[in-house]
Amino acid sequence: MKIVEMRVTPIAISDPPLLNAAGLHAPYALRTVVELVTSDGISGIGEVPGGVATTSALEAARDVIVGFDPYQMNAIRTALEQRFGGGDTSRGDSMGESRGDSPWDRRVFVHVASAVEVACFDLIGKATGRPVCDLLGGRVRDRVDFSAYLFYKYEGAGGELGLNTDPAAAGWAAARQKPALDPDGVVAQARAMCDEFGFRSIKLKGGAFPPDEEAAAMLALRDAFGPDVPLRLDPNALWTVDTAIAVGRRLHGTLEYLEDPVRGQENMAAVAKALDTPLATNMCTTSFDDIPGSVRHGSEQIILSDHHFWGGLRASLELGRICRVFGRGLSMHSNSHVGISLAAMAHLAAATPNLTYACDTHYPWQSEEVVAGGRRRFVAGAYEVTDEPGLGVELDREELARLHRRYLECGLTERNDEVEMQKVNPGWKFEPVRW
Ligand code: GKR
Ligand code: MG
Repeated sequence: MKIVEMRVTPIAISDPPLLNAAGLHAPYALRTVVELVTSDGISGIGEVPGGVATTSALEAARDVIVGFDPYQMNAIRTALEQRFGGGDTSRGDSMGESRGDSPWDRRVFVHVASAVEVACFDLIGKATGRPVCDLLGGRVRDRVDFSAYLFYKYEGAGGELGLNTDPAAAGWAAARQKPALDPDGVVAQARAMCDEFGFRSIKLKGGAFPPDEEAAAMLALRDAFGPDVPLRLDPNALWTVDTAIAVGRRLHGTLEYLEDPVRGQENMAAVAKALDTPLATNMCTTSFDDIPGSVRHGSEQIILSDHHFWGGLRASLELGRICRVFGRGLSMHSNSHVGISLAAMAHLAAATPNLTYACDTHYPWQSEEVVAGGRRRFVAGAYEVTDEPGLGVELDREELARLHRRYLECGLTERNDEVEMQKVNPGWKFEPVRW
């Protein structure tokens, strides 16, 4: 089997005006879809965070990838490292991108490696008739639990003008359009999302409002949902150590974990020592190079894996083993995405024994799809991993083409939540530590 073609398709999907520490989501989120085609006419797909840097790097990887046997993933990885001058590191990567202060990861190499590897797994699965989770060692669970992922938000469902509202919408569709700017709005959003998708744990994206307001929202969620629904809060490292300790104490007994309250491993360690609530991260321990520091400092109790950021599915399994060795829990991070990433996350989770927390997903916030059959379904809060070959999803080529045209027309070339926030709030500035 030989890869004879590599297609790289950047797309723009509608995304609501969600608030976070870095500002505001744009009306469209950017993703890039990679398709590898073999000499036998089989194709495999992968999806990664988009934008011009990642898309150009994937284009530049084409002549490295074409000609390879997709089973030779080690050789493919080495060839990519040689082409781009080295692999991922904690603060930057071979393509000069820095992990930076953003809540999302901007390293390009890990995204390229991930997109190609996922597409290779999908190809092999389709060629052999086996699901990707079998290629990762076999499933330890059939159903992968996901968590409700709440956001403070302005009015609107994303897309053109950011005010794509449908007055006839009901249930989650209506809630998805409503503003949520206070504890009542957050609880209403949680109810609608959990009713629609069956989620049984809840995460709130914080960092948008002063910590006391966000703590009040968590207490309101606890009152509304009771002690059996695990809760998480993630202010994306915007708090000082003192604030994090004070808020953590106020929320004592309320949270399953507190995610990235402060910036950097040493600050996280100081907060971890002061609180009983476990800390989780997708910001201070984000690559294998960060593991020694994590162990030295004791910066968190739980690491959020993400195959897009850790360089692929095999790397994420390795992370799982490292977490087990060093006594870290393992959860899973998400960014705005469509069904290819969702399927890859679910296959990875199905094959990772110690991934015992419900995974994050932004999926309810999106409304468009590039996979045939349309939007994927959650049953009682879980994604059911079937025995269908590969990732179990195929491209809807018409939708892919439509969303690609959108990418070309919308004018967005990279995610910049600060610029989006300035459009509605002139003069607003991102501050790495705000409260
Ligand atoms: O989508 O606004 C967002 C999130 O803030 C995202 O960018 C983060 O990467 O979900 C993420 C997180 O857990 O930090
Ligand atoms: Mg996070």
